Amino acid sequence: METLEFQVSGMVCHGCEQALEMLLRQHPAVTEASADAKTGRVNVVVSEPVERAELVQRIKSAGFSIESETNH
Ligand SMILES: [Cu+2]
Repeated sequence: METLEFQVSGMVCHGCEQALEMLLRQHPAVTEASADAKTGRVNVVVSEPVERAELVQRIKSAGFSIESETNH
């Protein structure tokens, strides 16, 4: 298990959080996703290695953008 963090801009309400979490959870490697519209922080727990770019692509496809990325 590994947690990936993203700094996302464009989330303005609880609906945005939920939409993004749902989209990320649809990825087969993702077991948990939590988004915070206030801070823009998105944490994604994955059960197997996954390319960050894949998740970034999903976030962007939902209409949000990546502010910066932190690696752990
Ligand atoms: Cu919203």
